[in-house]
Amino acid sequence: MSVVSYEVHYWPVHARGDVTRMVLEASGKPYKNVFINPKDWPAMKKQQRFGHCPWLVIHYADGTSKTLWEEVAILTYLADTLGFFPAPADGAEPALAKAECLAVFTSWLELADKFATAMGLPDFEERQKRVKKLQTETLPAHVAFHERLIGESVGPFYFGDKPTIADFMAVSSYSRMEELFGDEFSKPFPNLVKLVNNTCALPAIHEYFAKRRDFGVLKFDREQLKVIPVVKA
Ligand SMILES: N[C@@H](CCC(=O)N[C@@H](CS)C(=O)NCC(=O)O)C(=O)O
Repeated sequence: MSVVSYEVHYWPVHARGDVTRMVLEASGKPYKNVFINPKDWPAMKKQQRFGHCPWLVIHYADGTSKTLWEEVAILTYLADTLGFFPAPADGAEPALAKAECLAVFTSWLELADKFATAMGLPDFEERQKRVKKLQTETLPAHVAFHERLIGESVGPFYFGDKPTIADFMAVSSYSRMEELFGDEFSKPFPNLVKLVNNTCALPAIHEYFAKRRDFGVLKFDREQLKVIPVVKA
């Protein structure tokens, strides 16, 4: 059955909606963002399969639709149907190529979740202590593994010449870290910087990043080390 369009239901922030939006932008498929109003969330939460957002609504040509919850499931589905998993090397199993790509994705997701947990702590000093440890220990150790993996790639992306959800996730993670720590954090990681630049040079991704702030109503605040509302000029 052919798909005519998609809806991404999420808060008006980047976070767990960012890579889904990047994939849809890069695919050129019609989609719309349906932003959840926090006031409506308590009632909506009960209607969701696991009580969380994001979710993706897929509209088919015959007028029916399906809903998919869970970020990893959404991205697995989109990468599979829209071509954002790596092509398997000659003779290699396609399932293995997909799994390796998902491993890169979930590795970054794990790091993001550690930051989200630390930044959700109510006490500033506790937050500062946890974020500092993440910045000085967890983050460099994490990125060093990616630096090596990217260095082994023969192309501009994690998996050769073809951008995948692994690259989009690295870009999304990089932009969060940059927001929080400035670009100093990436100085020891030239391979990651190159991969981010290569991915952001894709016209659809370049354009997406240029306008992405328009719907961001929350951002990381370097002083308070937490997510705060963006004050529009
Ligand atoms: N495992 C879920 C987790 C989703 C999740 O934690 N979503 C948060 C927003 S980033 C949420 O729904 N928060 C509101 C709530 O849990 O009530 C996924 O990956 O999609």
